[in-house]
Amino acid sequence: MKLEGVELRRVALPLVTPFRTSLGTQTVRDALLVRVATDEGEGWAECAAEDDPTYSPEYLEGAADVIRRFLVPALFPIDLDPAAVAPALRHLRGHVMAKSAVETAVLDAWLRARGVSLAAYLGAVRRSLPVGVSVGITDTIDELLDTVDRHLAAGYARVKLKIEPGWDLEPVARVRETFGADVMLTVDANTAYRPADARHLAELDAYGLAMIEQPFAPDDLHAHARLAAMIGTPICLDESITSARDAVTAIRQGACSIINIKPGRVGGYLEARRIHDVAAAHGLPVWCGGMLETGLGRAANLALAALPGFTLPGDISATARYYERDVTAPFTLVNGELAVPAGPGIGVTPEPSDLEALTTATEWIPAP
Ligand code: NPQ
Ligand code: MG
Repeated sequence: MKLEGVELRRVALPLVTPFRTSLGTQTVRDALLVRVATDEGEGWAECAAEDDPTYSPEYLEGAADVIRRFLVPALFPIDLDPAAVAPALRHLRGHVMAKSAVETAVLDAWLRARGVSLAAYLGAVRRSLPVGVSVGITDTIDELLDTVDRHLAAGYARVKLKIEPGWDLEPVARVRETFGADVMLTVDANTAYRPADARHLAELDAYGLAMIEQPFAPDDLHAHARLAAMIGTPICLDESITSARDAVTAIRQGACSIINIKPGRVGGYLEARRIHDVAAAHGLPVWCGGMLETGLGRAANLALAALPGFTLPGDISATARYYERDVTAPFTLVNGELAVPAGPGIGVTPEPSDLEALTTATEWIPAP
């Protein structure tokens, strides 16, 4: 397969409610979509990077720049197939989210041309999945309880509360007390704590959480390992894991007993599957994280989350939890589950009218 050109498209999707985490507040998802044109047809993907480098060192304009100036030019000369993309980009350091977007668009085009779904290609074993919801920090605990109530009524199988210093024990205690012991409840700090907060975090043990996600800095595996030795609640890593090699290091150090896999954060769906495989080999459960994806990323994440080791519900909510209007047809919960797309490639394509309405800029990168 030969690459003929790449379109970079910026879209802006207003969120139905602001999403506040320890990193900041998001009201609009500015996303970068990638369309590859090849001699065998086209493929779509989205880049997980946000506007600002707060969750990860990557950011949207930087990702567009590295895709335009370095990644795409490295792919024009080669004979493309999904496994050829990462090796052709290996000499370029970092930029895993940008690389993931390009690899996924190639994967979509290649699978589409062969009539194979991403789910089947990756080794999916389920046709629909129970999913979770990530609940932002709210102004009041009453507002949090109302929000959690709505999501549980909608059928979500797991509720994740965003926490930060000053918004942790009390909201967690109130949610547990209000909704009972049977609700699968987790927390995510997005690196907001210091190692000296370990004793305070250990008090979360009282609330039967299924995990504490990423309390400390991404590069502080040691602090996570020390906390893991102090508390009963499992530690899950998100920001710390950017490759299968990182996953092995973290597991061997005892820094986590669960891994949140986000394809963008680890360089793509093929590396995501490798993390799934090494976690399974070590007996660790994994789940699929979320980056406020459009329907394109949501579709691909559902394919990944259908693999057998994804035994915990992911941050893959219905479209309506995030957006009134998306670039694809909406995903809806049916009996608390989302269907895994079964069509070729990622299984969805943008709806032309929605795509146009949400687009803020486009750019075409032609073959030389
Ligand atoms: C997490 N996501 O698990 C991330 C963090 C996150 C759904 O909880 C814009 C785009 C803002 C992506 C804020 C969820 C974001 C973002 C937070 C991702 O840590
Ligand atoms: Mg997280």
